[in-house]
Amino acid sequence: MKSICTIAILYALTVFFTACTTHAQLNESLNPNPDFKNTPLVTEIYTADPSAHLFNGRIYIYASHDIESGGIEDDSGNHFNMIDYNVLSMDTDGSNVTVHPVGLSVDDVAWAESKFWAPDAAYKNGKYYLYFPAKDKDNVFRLGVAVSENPEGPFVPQPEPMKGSYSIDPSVFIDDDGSAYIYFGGIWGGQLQRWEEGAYDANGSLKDSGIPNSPAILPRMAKLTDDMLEFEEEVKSIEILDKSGNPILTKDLDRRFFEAPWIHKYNGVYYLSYSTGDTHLLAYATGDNPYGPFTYQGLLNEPVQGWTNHHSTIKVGDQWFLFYHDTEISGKTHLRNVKFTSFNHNKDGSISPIKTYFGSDWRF
Ligand code: FUB
Repeated sequence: MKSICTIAILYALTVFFTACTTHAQLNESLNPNPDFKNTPLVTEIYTADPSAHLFNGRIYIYASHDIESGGIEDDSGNHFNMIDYNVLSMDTDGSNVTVHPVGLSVDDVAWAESKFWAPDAAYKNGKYYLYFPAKDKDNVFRLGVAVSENPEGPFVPQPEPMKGSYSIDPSVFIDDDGSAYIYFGGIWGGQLQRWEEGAYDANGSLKDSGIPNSPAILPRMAKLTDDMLEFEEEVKSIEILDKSGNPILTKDLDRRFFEAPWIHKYNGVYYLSYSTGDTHLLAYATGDNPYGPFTYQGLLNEPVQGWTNHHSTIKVGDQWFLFYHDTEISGKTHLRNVKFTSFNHNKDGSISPIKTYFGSDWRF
């Protein structure tokens, strides 16, 4: 009888603790200021371009670390002069938000000179990989990778950029079969338009192809090698088509790709979301495999306060979240702060446009 009681008590305790763990739900933090839906995740430093991941039962956010460098704002992003990365993390209920010490500094990377722009991270084979863009000594953006035993770093960079890499905004998607794919690219300051002939054209356009009726410049992707350090195949362009199967055109500023490609998978469908840059939107397109083609579906996020709109998506428990940034703390486009909000997929798989900024001075 005594042992039956003991088993019953242990069972009840297990059910209780499991219930507590399961119900530790991440809730977005609502802003008392009616202009903004959410509050900044951290206020100690400026952070932007958040890539969120669930590692070891904790949410890690790989973000740009914005600083005031005095760079004059221009169309090439001269005002974004970041030099290091601090990983952010929090428990899955949103508590214990931590700004970790610098995980990688531009001084640690032999080939990199400047501009630590939007990063991402991935976990495979017991190691954490930080993917980042930086300008090399010739002022050309390349992608680097750095490795750590811990999700927050410190990260040890590879001595050279990833072979065949260029432009900005790397993000890594690991499919259900364990295959890892890197997506990247950004026009204007991200230099993607200067690679259209296959090699970097230092005298190329500052913005796009300049041909309004031509297909827009496309994001790039490649499968990663099993060690996660290099491209396993030639870089490919990812087609983004309208619902009639026609390419989105350069002049279609509300729908064409600008920067920040990000992939998530929902119900077996691949969602490519991206920023439209100078129209300040996040858009999404869907496909049936990691290579595309992807069909444009609609808006993911309406304009935030500040020029840039850059994001990631993550499922925590049963709920999907959009991590994004705006400029609530500073009011300056180059000094941003990370936030997050929940969203859902509709029954037909579509996503209703998210709105997180209700003020009127968003486009500075
Ligand atoms: O943070 C610098 C750049 O601004 C990013 O790489 C772009 O995506 C934009 O958010």
